[in-house]
Amino acid sequence: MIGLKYYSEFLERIPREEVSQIENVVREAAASLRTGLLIQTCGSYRRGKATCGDCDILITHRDGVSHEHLLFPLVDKLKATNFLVDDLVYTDKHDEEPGAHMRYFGVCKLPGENTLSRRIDIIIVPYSEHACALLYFTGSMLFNRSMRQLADENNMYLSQHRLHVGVIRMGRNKVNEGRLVPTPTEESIFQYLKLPYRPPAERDY
Ligand code: DCP
Ligand code: MG
Repeated sequence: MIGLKYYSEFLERIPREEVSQIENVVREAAASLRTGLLIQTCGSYRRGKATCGDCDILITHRDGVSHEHLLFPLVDKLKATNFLVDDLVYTDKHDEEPGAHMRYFGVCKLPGENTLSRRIDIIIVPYSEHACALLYFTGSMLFNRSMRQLADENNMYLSQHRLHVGVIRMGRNKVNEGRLVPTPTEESIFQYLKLPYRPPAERDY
């Protein structure tokens, strides 16, 4: 229903400049709730595209705890100013399952009469998962698929949350989960996969 409601607006690509304005609105709201948050727009924006299909915002905190219980107050704040106008996916499962998704997928609109409604995705992750989430959320989807396949072929497991090494598979099933390894940076993930680092602009496929 929401897709239909905004059908023609969602067909319009978002100029980079506008994505950065959308990021700023989220940044300011988040900063008024917590200090020191790390906020990055990923997806096609981080890959340097001139226009984007949506705005993919990743939030974490270096202290490893201040990202918790942030999603609901942040979304409330962004709704109070009518920046967020419709919800698609809105979950904070952190209490039930630590490390689970804290994400908001919805629709936002910058103030002004001539602005369009835009798709916005906000994901909040613990700092320990930051690099895997950044890699995932930067994409492209095709690039992610190749990275995961390479991980599989090398007895590893790569997801948007973590990297495991020493995974044993029988066909598609994992017989042994392997060992979780620390991934402090995107570069470290490339190193485990024995790949030269590729900057976001070179990750289209
Ligand atoms: N992603 C993925 N698999 C999916 C959906 C998304 O790996 N099924 C990852 C890779 C994408 C990133 O999430 O690059 C963001 O998803 P988008 O759908 O927003 O894709 P992009 O930002 O790359 O392109 P667009 O300009 O269309 O938003
Ligand atoms: Mg996107």
